[in-house]
Amino acid sequence: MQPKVQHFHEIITQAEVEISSATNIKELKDAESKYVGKKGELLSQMKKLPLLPPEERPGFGHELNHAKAYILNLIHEKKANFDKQELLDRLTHEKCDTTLPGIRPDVGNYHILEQTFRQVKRTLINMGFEYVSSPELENFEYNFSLLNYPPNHPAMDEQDTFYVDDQHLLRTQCTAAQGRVLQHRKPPLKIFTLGKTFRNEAVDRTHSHTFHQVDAFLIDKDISLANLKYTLSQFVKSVIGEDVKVRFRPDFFPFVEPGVDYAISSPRFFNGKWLELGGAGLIHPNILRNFGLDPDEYSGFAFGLGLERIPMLVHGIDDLRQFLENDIRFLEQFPS
Ligand code: FA5
Repeated sequence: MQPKVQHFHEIITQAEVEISSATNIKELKDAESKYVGKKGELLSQMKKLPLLPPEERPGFGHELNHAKAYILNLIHEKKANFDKQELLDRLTHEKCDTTLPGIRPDVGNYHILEQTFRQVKRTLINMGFEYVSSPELENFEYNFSLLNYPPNHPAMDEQDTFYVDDQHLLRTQCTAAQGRVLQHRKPPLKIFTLGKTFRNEAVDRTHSHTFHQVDAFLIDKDISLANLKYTLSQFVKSVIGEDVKVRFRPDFFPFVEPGVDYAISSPRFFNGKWLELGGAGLIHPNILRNFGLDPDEYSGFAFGLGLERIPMLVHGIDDLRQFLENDIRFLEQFPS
């Protein structure tokens, strides 16, 4: 509603007409500076102030402020109308083309070693083995002495590693978990663990200072090499393929007697050449005795393998260092 003004009635009426007939922002801005700008019509009326009788001057100022506020309000309302209109226009004119191809978001992926971990874990659990976790920073006893390594035995040199102090080291083999379990559990036992292992070794295509192992053991009555061979064959067939053949050859590890290494072959890999996967054997009687078990009553087998060997074989990866480099171009080739 128009304010009650005597002096500015004409200016207000003109401003009303111009503001309401403005068809765009520019016309509105022009009207704004014309009427309420610094040099606009309203403020230039201030010049009249000294000419007025003193008693009329406060009323004049008051009216001028009212008139200014009224015109500014008209301008703001009109501007809000323009904004609303502009938005409506945009909404009606901008079209969304639903046939355009979308932008596919990058989807995360399990690392190829994690995929292998999961597959191995699933397989061993399905075969009745129980998973235990075991520390990477290990006591010398669990990694060596309790596994029947005599003091200063050269077999320890084969597994040189990173020592934290005289008694603590980064484990060289997951077999270290065996003593931890046997310390407080009695047979029948069917256990496995897997994880990082470390060795102070020159790094090349097939050796790293940090790699991964799976290690399993079973202790019960009347366990023989036949049980080991059957279990390992089933495990390998299930993880790598039914067509895989397993070969066992004598080998030495202080914690098994007899000890073997085992290799696999399939026409799918390296033209059927034999490829060593890991070591195995019947648990040494000294170990059973170390943990209060009578070797005449109980026997068991154990096997271990380098986890990297599995994807290297299956996917034809010829350099183990790639597993740790985490080059996205390498990892993307193995979607989970
Ligand atoms: C062992 O570590 C025994 N603990 C395995 C075992 C378990 C034997 C139970 C008997 C009974 P070995 O040192 O051979 O054995 O290592 C086993 C596997 O780990 C090797 O066959 C290989 O696949 C992998 N491996 C060993 N050293 C490295 C390395 N530096 N880099 C990558 N893989 C390795």
